[in-house]
Amino acid sequence: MRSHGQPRVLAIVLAGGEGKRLMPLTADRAKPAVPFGGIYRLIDFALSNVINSGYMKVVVLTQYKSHSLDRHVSRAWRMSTLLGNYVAAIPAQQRMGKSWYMGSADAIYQSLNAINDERPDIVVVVGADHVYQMDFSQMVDQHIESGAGCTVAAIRQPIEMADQFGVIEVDAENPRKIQAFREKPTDAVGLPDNPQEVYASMGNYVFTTDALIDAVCADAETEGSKHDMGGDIVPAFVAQGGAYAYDFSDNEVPGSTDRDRGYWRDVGTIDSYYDAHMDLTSVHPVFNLYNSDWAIYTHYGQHPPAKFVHGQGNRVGEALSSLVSPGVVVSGGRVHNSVLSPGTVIHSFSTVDDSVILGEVDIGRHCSLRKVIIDKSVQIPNGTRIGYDREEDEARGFVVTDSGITVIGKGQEVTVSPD
Ligand code: ADQ
Repeated sequence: MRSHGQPRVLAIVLAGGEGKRLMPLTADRAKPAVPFGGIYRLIDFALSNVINSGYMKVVVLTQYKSHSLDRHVSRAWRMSTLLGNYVAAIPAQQRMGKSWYMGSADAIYQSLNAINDERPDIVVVVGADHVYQMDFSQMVDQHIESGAGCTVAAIRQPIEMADQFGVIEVDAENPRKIQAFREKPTDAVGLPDNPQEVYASMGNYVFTTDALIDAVCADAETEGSKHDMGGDIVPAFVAQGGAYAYDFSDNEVPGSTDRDRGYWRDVGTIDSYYDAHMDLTSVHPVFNLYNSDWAIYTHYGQHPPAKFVHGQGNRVGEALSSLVSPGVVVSGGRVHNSVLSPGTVIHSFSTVDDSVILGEVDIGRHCSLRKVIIDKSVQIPNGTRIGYDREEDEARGFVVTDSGITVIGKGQEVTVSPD
């Protein structure tokens, strides 16, 4: 199993998700390419975890609207090839037939050549749309010790969210052995020690290579399969008694503290995406971007340092409880509890509260923005108010969530008042 004491590991990042529930942020980019935390893209979290775990051979399977994702991966994740390291984006190539990937398992099936080229002992398969820090090598160690064919990373989640996750039931005698796995059940039963929680799959898996190849090949032949990792492959391992759970609470990332350990957010909806940003703005953030022992890597172009200047009428430009990226200018405006990406300019007499601005956004004078997410390349005219009146915002064509978050799409035209 181990060559020179360490297993040979290939990491596969599943990055073909459409992210319909993140619309309009996914209108023209794949979900893993959605900007997050000022300077990152969602995929940077999965890739940083993989690289920090010591796995330097990585393929990223892309499909849906993958242009900006491919560009980001090739710019931010260019690895030294000296030791044979790589992060390679593989677009859907219709290698095995005329169809695009039918599901995440089909994406792996159609990319088997990447596994065959590398001949690893272990394949680590991870999703690309979560915000967290995790050392996969600890999960790989448990996988090898247990002798499982497949190990699924698991975390406790509120039972109300069971229908968004693969729900795991473990063996009473052996709490690491998966007895049942149901993808997004609507009738989940809570855990014996806490009926309000379920044990959810994090969408990260470790496989023994041969077992994975056999499973995706068998799945490709299975009529009625949706060719989905959670829906089909994991249940097939469970049926053979070869699937184990790895408890995320056992994971210890170097440099983490009691406060940030165990943080994991599925940012699949606008509300959860927004909440995860607000988590970053708190004085003691529960997600620690500042842990240099487990850095999150990215690339966001060349930008000058952020600048705060007096604006019109000698107004002070200021930001508090906020993440302000390089390339931001706050000129006489006030920013509170917000995350600003490069290229955001905020002019005098304007306020930005509890908001997420994804960059290249010019906010004119006398604007009041509250609880808004503004995608790239948007011009906010002087005197605009957003986030204070749902009807007014909807009349201007903005998406407003049930919880009252207003979203302005990339390049969307904004008028001062509804037409
Ligand atoms: P979902 O996230 O709903 O649930 P899915 O939409 O398949 O499952 O996405 C999983 C990952 O695969 C994402 O990173 C996505 O980008 C990627 N992906 C989806 N389709 C793909 C394709 N055709 N090609 C390449 N990549 C693709 C999953 C699991 C659940 C688990 C949750 C945790 O199925 O069991 O609980 O993740 O959030």
